[in-house]
Amino acid sequence: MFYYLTLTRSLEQRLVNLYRQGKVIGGLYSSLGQEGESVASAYALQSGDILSPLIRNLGSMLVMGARPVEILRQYMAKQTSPTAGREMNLHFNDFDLGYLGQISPLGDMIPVMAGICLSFKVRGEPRVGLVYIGDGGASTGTFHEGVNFAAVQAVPLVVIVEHNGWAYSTPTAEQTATLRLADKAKAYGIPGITVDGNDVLAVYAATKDAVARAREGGGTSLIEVVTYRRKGHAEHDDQRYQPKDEIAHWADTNDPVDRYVATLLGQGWATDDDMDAARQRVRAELDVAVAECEDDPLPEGAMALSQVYASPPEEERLWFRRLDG
Ligand SMILES: Cc1ncc(C[n+]2csc(CCOP(=O)(O)OP(=O)(O)O)c2C)c(N)n1
Ligand SMILES: [Mg+2]
Repeated sequence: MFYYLTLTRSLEQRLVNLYRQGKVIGGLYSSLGQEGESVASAYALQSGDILSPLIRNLGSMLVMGARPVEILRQYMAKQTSPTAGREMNLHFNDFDLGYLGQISPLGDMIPVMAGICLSFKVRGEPRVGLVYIGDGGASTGTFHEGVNFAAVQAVPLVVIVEHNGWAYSTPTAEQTATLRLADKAKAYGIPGITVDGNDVLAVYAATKDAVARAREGGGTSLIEVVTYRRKGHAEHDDQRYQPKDEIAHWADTNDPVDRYVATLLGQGWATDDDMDAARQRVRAELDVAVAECEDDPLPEGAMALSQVYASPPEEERLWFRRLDG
Protein backbone atom coordinates (compact mmCIF):
# COMPACT_ATOMS: atom_id res chain seq x y z
CA MET A 1 0.00 0.00 0.00
CA PHE A 2 2.93 2.35 0.64
CA TYR A 3 4.00 1.92 -2.98
CA TYR A 4 0.49 2.83 -4.24
CA LEU A 5 0.21 5.81 -1.89
CA THR A 6 3.53 7.11 -3.17
CA LEU A 7 2.63 6.39 -6.79
CA THR A 8 -0.68 8.24 -6.49
CA ARG A 9 0.81 11.32 -4.86
CA SER A 10 3.78 11.44 -7.24
CA LEU A 11 1.69 10.92 -10.37
CA GLU A 12 -0.65 13.73 -9.34
CA GLN A 13 2.39 15.96 -8.76
CA ARG A 14 3.72 15.13 -12.24
CA LEU A 15 0.32 16.00 -13.65
CA VAL A 16 0.42 19.39 -11.88
CA ASN A 17 3.75 20.10 -13.59
CA LEU A 18 2.33 19.09 -16.98
CA TYR A 19 -0.79 21.21 -16.29
CA ARG A 20 1.40 24.25 -15.65
CA GLN A 21 3.15 23.61 -18.94
CA GLY A 22 -0.25 23.72 -20.64
CA LYS A 23 -0.10 20.04 -21.59
CA VAL A 24 -3.16 18.82 -19.66
CA ILE A 25 -6.40 19.24 -21.59
CA GLY A 26 -9.32 20.14 -19.32
CA GLY A 27 -9.38 20.12 -15.54
CA LEU A 28 -6.90 18.46 -13.22
CA TYR A 29 -8.28 16.92 -10.04
CA SER A 30 -6.24 16.00 -7.00
CA SER A 31 -6.70 13.63 -4.11
CA LEU A 32 -3.93 15.21 -2.03
CA GLY A 33 -4.55 14.33 1.61
CA GLN A 34 -7.12 11.63 0.91
CA GLU A 35 -5.07 9.10 -1.05
CA GLY A 36 -5.13 6.80 1.98
CA GLU A 37 -8.83 5.93 1.83
CA SER A 38 -8.76 5.50 -1.94
CA VAL A 39 -5.82 3.08 -1.93
CA ALA A 40 -6.82 1.16 1.21
CA SER A 41 -10.46 0.61 0.20
CA ALA A 42 -9.50 -0.69 -3.25
CA TYR A 43 -6.89 -2.91 -1.64
CA ALA A 44 -9.68 -4.77 0.16
CA LEU A 45 -11.09 -6.10 -3.12
CA GLN A 46 -10.10 -9.26 -4.91
CA SER A 47 -9.89 -10.32 -8.53
CA GLY A 48 -13.31 -10.24 -10.22
CA ASP A 49 -14.62 -7.39 -8.08
CA ILE A 50 -15.49 -4.04 -9.66
CA LEU A 51 -15.12 -0.49 -8.45
CA SER A 52 -16.40 2.78 -9.73
CA PRO A 53 -13.97 5.64 -9.06
CA LEU A 54 -14.61 9.39 -9.01
CA ILE A 55 -12.21 12.18 -9.92
CA ARG A 56 -10.38 11.85 -6.59
CA ASN A 57 -9.89 8.07 -6.80
CA LEU A 58 -6.77 7.81 -8.91
CA GLY A 59 -5.28 5.73 -6.08
CA SER A 60 -8.02 3.10 -6.29
CA MET A 61 -7.61 2.82 -10.07
CA LEU A 62 -3.85 2.32 -9.74
CA VAL A 63 -4.45 -0.42 -7.17
CA MET A 64 -6.76 -2.16 -9.65
CA GLY A 65 -3.96 -2.07 -12.22
CA ALA A 66 -4.46 1.13 -14.24
CA ARG A 67 -1.08 2.11 -15.70
CA PRO A 68 0.36 5.59 -15.07
CA VAL A 69 1.06 6.02 -18.78
CA GLU A 70 -2.67 5.55 -19.53
CA ILE A 71 -3.60 8.16 -16.91
CA LEU A 72 -1.04 10.61 -18.34
CA ARG A 73 -2.33 10.04 -21.87
CA GLN A 74 -5.94 10.54 -20.77
CA TYR A 75 -5.15 13.80 -18.98
CA MET A 76 -3.21 15.05 -22.02
CA ALA A 77 -6.02 13.86 -24.35
CA LYS A 78 -3.59 11.95 -26.53
CA GLN A 79 -4.60 9.95 -29.57
CA THR A 80 -2.97 6.98 -27.84
CA SER A 81 -5.05 7.29 -24.64
CA PRO A 82 -7.67 4.65 -23.74
CA THR A 83 -10.42 6.89 -25.10
CA ALA A 84 -8.28 8.34 -27.93
CA GLY A 85 -8.78 11.82 -26.50
CA ARG A 86 -12.59 11.63 -26.46
CA GLU A 87 -13.00 11.69 -22.68
CA MET A 88 -11.25 13.51 -19.90
CA ASN A 89 -8.95 12.36 -17.13
CA LEU A 90 -10.18 9.27 -15.29
CA HIS A 91 -13.31 8.64 -17.37
CA PHE A 92 -12.41 5.29 -18.88
CA ASN A 93 -13.15 1.62 -18.28
CA ASP A 94 -11.18 -1.52 -17.93
CA PHE A 95 -13.62 -4.34 -17.27
CA ASP A 96 -10.85 -6.92 -17.08
CA LEU A 97 -8.99 -5.04 -14.36
CA GLY A 98 -12.28 -4.16 -12.70
CA TYR A 99 -12.97 -0.45 -12.90
CA LEU A 100 -15.77 1.40 -14.52
CA GLY A 101 -15.34 4.88 -15.95
CA GLN A 102 -17.44 7.41 -14.13
CA ILE A 103 -20.16 9.47 -15.71
CA SER A 104 -20.09 13.05 -14.50
CA PRO A 105 -23.52 13.65 -12.92
CA LEU A 106 -22.83 13.12 -9.22
CA GLY A 107 -24.54 10.12 -7.68
CA ASP A 108 -25.37 8.40 -10.94
CA MET A 109 -22.78 5.67 -10.53
CA ILE A 110 -24.63 4.36 -7.48
CA PRO A 111 -27.67 3.02 -9.39
CA VAL A 112 -25.30 1.84 -12.14
CA MET A 113 -23.23 -0.10 -9.61
CA ALA A 114 -26.39 -1.33 -7.88
CA GLY A 115 -27.43 -2.81 -11.23
CA ILE A 116 -24.04 -4.40 -11.84
CA CYS A 117 -24.09 -5.92 -8.35
CA LEU A 118 -27.64 -7.16 -8.91
CA SER A 119 -26.33 -9.01 -11.96
CA PHE A 120 -23.63 -10.63 -9.77
CA LYS A 121 -26.35 -11.75 -7.38
CA VAL A 122 -28.72 -13.04 -10.06
CA ARG A 123 -25.93 -15.03 -11.72
CA GLY A 124 -24.74 -16.38 -8.39
CA GLU A 125 -21.25 -14.94 -8.92
CA PRO A 126 -19.27 -14.28 -5.72
CA ARG A 127 -18.30 -10.77 -6.82
CA VAL A 128 -18.54 -7.45 -5.01
CA GLY A 129 -18.84 -3.84 -6.16
CA LEU A 130 -17.37 -0.74 -4.54
CA VAL A 131 -18.73 2.71 -5.35
CA TYR A 132 -17.34 6.06 -4.18
CA ILE A 133 -19.39 9.17 -3.53
CA GLY A 134 -18.46 12.57 -2.05
CA ASP A 135 -20.18 14.38 0.81
CA GLY A 136 -21.78 16.63 -1.81
CA GLY A 137 -22.79 13.73 -4.03
CA ALA A 138 -24.42 12.03 -1.03
CA SER A 139 -27.07 14.79 -1.07
CA THR A 140 -28.33 14.01 -4.56
CA GLY A 141 -31.58 12.29 -5.43
CA THR A 142 -29.75 9.53 -7.30
CA PHE A 143 -27.74 8.68 -4.17
CA HIS A 144 -31.04 8.10 -2.36
CA GLU A 145 -32.60 6.05 -5.13
CA GLY A 146 -29.45 4.06 -5.79
CA VAL A 147 -28.68 3.15 -2.18
CA ASN A 148 -32.34 2.40 -1.48
CA PHE A 149 -32.54 0.06 -4.47
CA ALA A 150 -29.24 -1.67 -3.58
CA ALA A 151 -30.35 -2.09 0.03
CA VAL A 152 -33.78 -3.55 -0.70
CA GLN A 153 -32.34 -5.93 -3.30
CA ALA A 154 -29.52 -6.80 -0.85
CA VAL A 155 -26.93 -6.56 -3.62
CA PRO A 156 -23.21 -7.06 -2.84
CA LEU A 157 -22.27 -3.37 -2.91
CA VAL A 158 -20.09 -1.28 -0.59
CA VAL A 159 -20.72 2.47 -0.70
CA ILE A 160 -17.74 4.59 0.36
CA VAL A 161 -18.83 8.11 1.32
CA GLU A 162 -15.80 10.38 1.20
CA HIS A 163 -16.44 13.09 3.77
CA ASN A 164 -13.70 15.56 2.86
CA GLY A 165 -15.42 18.69 4.19
CA TRP A 166 -16.13 20.41 0.87
CA ALA A 167 -18.21 20.05 -2.25
CA TYR A 168 -16.61 22.57 -4.57
CA SER A 169 -16.89 25.77 -2.44
CA THR A 170 -19.70 24.50 -0.19
CA PRO A 171 -18.77 23.24 3.28
CA THR A 172 -20.63 20.10 4.35
CA ALA A 173 -22.67 21.89 7.04
CA GLU A 174 -24.22 24.14 4.38
CA GLN A 175 -25.56 21.30 2.24
CA THR A 176 -26.70 18.63 4.70
CA ALA A 177 -27.99 18.71 8.28
CA THR A 178 -26.64 15.20 8.87
CA LEU A 179 -23.51 15.40 11.04
CA ARG A 180 -22.33 11.83 10.56
CA LEU A 181 -22.90 10.80 6.96
CA ALA A 182 -22.84 7.14 8.06
CA ASP A 183 -26.20 7.87 9.75
CA LYS A 184 -27.78 8.00 6.30
CA ALA A 185 -27.42 4.20 6.18
CA LYS A 186 -30.11 3.86 8.88
CA ALA A 187 -32.70 5.28 6.51
CA TYR A 188 -32.06 2.39 4.11
CA GLY A 189 -31.83 -0.32 6.75
CA ILE A 190 -28.20 -1.17 6.04
CA PRO A 191 -25.06 -1.12 8.21
CA GLY A 192 -23.20 2.20 8.23
CA ILE A 193 -19.98 3.09 10.01
CA THR A 194 -17.65 6.05 10.26
CA VAL A 195 -13.92 5.46 9.85
CA ASP A 196 -10.91 7.76 10.15
CA GLY A 197 -10.24 8.10 6.43
CA ASN A 198 -6.60 9.05 6.88
CA ASP A 199 -5.86 5.90 8.86
CA VAL A 200 -4.93 3.56 6.04
CA LEU A 201 -5.19 0.37 8.08
CA ALA A 202 -8.56 1.34 9.59
CA VAL A 203 -10.05 1.95 6.13
CA TYR A 204 -8.58 -1.31 4.86
CA ALA A 205 -10.03 -3.29 7.79
CA ALA A 206 -13.48 -1.69 7.55
CA THR A 207 -13.70 -2.21 3.79
CA LYS A 208 -12.46 -5.78 4.08
CA ASP A 209 -15.27 -6.52 6.58
CA ALA A 210 -17.92 -4.91 4.40
CA VAL A 211 -16.64 -6.69 1.28
CA ALA A 212 -16.60 -10.07 3.05
CA ARG A 213 -20.17 -9.53 4.31
CA ALA A 214 -21.34 -8.58 0.83
CA ARG A 215 -19.63 -11.63 -0.71
CA GLU A 216 -21.32 -13.92 1.80
CA GLY A 217 -24.77 -12.62 0.86
CA GLY A 218 -25.03 -9.94 3.56
CA GLY A 219 -25.99 -7.23 1.07
CA THR A 220 -25.14 -3.56 0.85
CA SER A 221 -23.38 -1.42 3.43
CA LEU A 222 -22.00 2.08 3.75
CA ILE A 223 -18.69 3.37 5.08
CA GLU A 224 -18.13 7.06 5.77
CA VAL A 225 -14.42 7.85 5.52
CA VAL A 226 -13.54 11.14 7.21
CA THR A 227 -10.78 12.97 5.40
CA TYR A 228 -9.99 16.40 3.99
CA ARG A 229 -9.67 17.93 0.53
CA ARG A 230 -6.36 19.78 0.76
CA LYS A 231 -6.46 21.27 -2.73
CA GLY A 232 -9.18 23.22 -4.46
CA HIS A 233 -11.92 21.48 -6.39
CA ALA A 234 -9.50 21.32 -9.33
CA GLU A 235 -6.18 22.87 -10.28
CA HIS A 236 -7.88 26.00 -11.65
CA ASP A 237 -9.60 26.67 -8.31
CA ASP A 238 -7.51 28.82 -5.94
CA GLN A 239 -9.57 27.59 -2.93
CA ARG A 240 -9.70 31.07 -1.41
CA TYR A 241 -12.92 30.06 0.39
CA GLN A 242 -11.12 27.32 2.38
CA PRO A 243 -9.60 28.53 5.67
CA LYS A 244 -5.80 28.44 5.36
CA ASP A 245 -5.30 27.24 8.93
CA GLU A 246 -7.73 24.36 8.31
CA ILE A 247 -5.70 23.18 5.30
CA ALA A 248 -2.43 23.57 7.23
CA HIS A 249 -3.83 21.69 10.22
CA TRP A 250 -4.70 18.64 8.11
CA ALA A 251 -1.40 18.80 6.24
CA ASP A 252 0.70 19.10 9.39
CA THR A 253 -1.09 16.70 11.71
CA ASN A 254 -3.19 14.35 9.63
CA ASP A 255 -1.52 13.39 6.40
CA PRO A 256 -2.40 9.79 5.48
CA VAL A 257 1.02 9.02 4.00
CA ASP A 258 2.95 10.48 6.96
CA ARG A 259 0.74 8.56 9.36
CA TYR A 260 1.22 5.31 7.47
CA VAL A 261 4.99 5.81 7.37
CA ALA A 262 4.96 6.27 11.17
CA THR A 263 2.96 3.04 11.52
CA LEU A 264 5.27 1.07 9.22
CA LEU A 265 8.34 2.28 11.11
CA GLY A 266 6.73 1.99 14.55
CA GLN A 267 5.59 -1.58 13.94
CA GLY A 268 8.91 -2.52 12.39
CA TRP A 269 7.13 -3.57 9.17
CA ALA A 270 9.43 -1.46 6.97
CA THR A 271 12.65 0.48 7.28
CA ASP A 272 13.53 3.89 5.88
CA ASP A 273 15.60 2.07 3.28
CA ASP A 274 12.63 -0.06 2.21
CA MET A 275 10.54 3.05 1.75
CA ASP A 276 13.29 4.89 -0.11
CA ALA A 277 13.50 1.95 -2.47
CA ALA A 278 9.74 2.21 -3.12
CA ARG A 279 10.03 5.97 -3.69
CA GLN A 280 12.87 5.44 -6.16
CA ARG A 281 10.92 2.75 -7.97
CA VAL A 282 7.99 5.17 -8.34
CA ARG A 283 10.27 7.96 -9.59
CA ALA A 284 11.85 5.70 -12.20
CA GLU A 285 8.50 4.31 -13.37
CA LEU A 286 7.04 7.78 -13.74
CA ASP A 287 10.11 9.06 -15.61
CA VAL A 288 9.60 6.24 -18.11
CA ALA A 289 5.83 6.80 -18.32
CA VAL A 290 6.12 10.55 -18.99
CA ALA A 291 8.89 10.07 -21.56
CA GLU A 292 6.82 7.38 -23.27
CA CYS A 293 3.79 9.56 -23.93
CA GLU A 294 4.66 13.26 -23.64
CA ASP A 295 5.22 13.64 -27.38
CA ASP A 296 2.39 11.40 -28.52
CA PRO A 297 0.10 13.11 -31.07
CA LEU A 298 -3.28 14.63 -30.30
CA PRO A 299 -6.21 12.99 -32.13
CA GLU A 300 -7.27 14.10 -35.60
CA GLY A 301 -10.48 16.13 -35.46
CA ALA A 302 -12.23 13.69 -37.77
CA MET A 303 -11.90 10.97 -35.16
CA ALA A 304 -14.28 12.73 -32.79
CA LEU A 305 -17.30 11.07 -34.37
CA SER A 306 -15.89 7.62 -34.89
CA GLN A 307 -16.56 4.88 -32.35
CA VAL A 308 -19.08 7.09 -30.58
CA TYR A 309 -22.37 6.03 -32.15
CA ALA A 310 -23.32 2.47 -32.99
CA SER A 311 -24.10 3.25 -36.63
CA PRO A 312 -22.92 6.68 -37.67
CA PRO A 313 -22.30 6.23 -41.40
CA GLU A 314 -24.26 9.24 -42.65
CA GLU A 315 -23.02 11.71 -40.02
CA GLU A 316 -19.52 10.45 -40.37
CA ARG A 317 -19.58 10.91 -44.13
CA LEU A 318 -20.93 14.45 -43.74
CA TRP A 319 -18.26 15.22 -41.22
CA PHE A 320 -15.42 13.97 -43.40
CA ARG A 321 -16.83 15.87 -46.39
CA ARG A 322 -16.78 19.07 -44.34
CA LEU A 323 -13.17 18.48 -43.41
CA ASP A 324 -12.22 17.78 -47.01
CA GLY A 325 -13.92 20.75 -48.40
C1 LIG B 1 -25.56 16.33 -10.21
C2 LIG B 1 -24.33 17.17 -10.32
N1 LIG B 1 -24.31 18.42 -9.81
C3 LIG B 1 -23.20 19.19 -9.90
C4 LIG B 1 -22.08 18.71 -10.54
C5 LIG B 1 -20.81 19.58 -10.65
N2 LIG B 1 -19.84 19.11 -9.67
C6 LIG B 1 -18.88 18.23 -10.02
S1 LIG B 1 -17.93 17.77 -8.71
C7 LIG B 1 -18.80 18.79 -7.65
C8 LIG B 1 -18.48 18.82 -6.18
C9 LIG B 1 -18.54 17.45 -5.60
O1 LIG B 1 -18.34 17.47 -4.22
P1 LIG B 1 -18.27 16.11 -3.42
O2 LIG B 1 -19.36 15.21 -3.83
O3 LIG B 1 -18.16 16.46 -1.99
O4 LIG B 1 -16.90 15.45 -3.96
P2 LIG B 1 -15.41 16.03 -3.82
O5 LIG B 1 -15.19 16.96 -4.96
O6 LIG B 1 -15.30 16.70 -2.50
O7 LIG B 1 -14.53 14.84 -3.93
C10 LIG B 1 -19.80 19.46 -8.34
C11 LIG B 1 -20.74 20.41 -7.70
C12 LIG B 1 -22.13 17.40 -11.07
N3 LIG B 1 -21.08 16.86 -11.68
N4 LIG B 1 -23.25 16.65 -10.95
MG1 LIG C 1 -16.47 16.58 -0.81
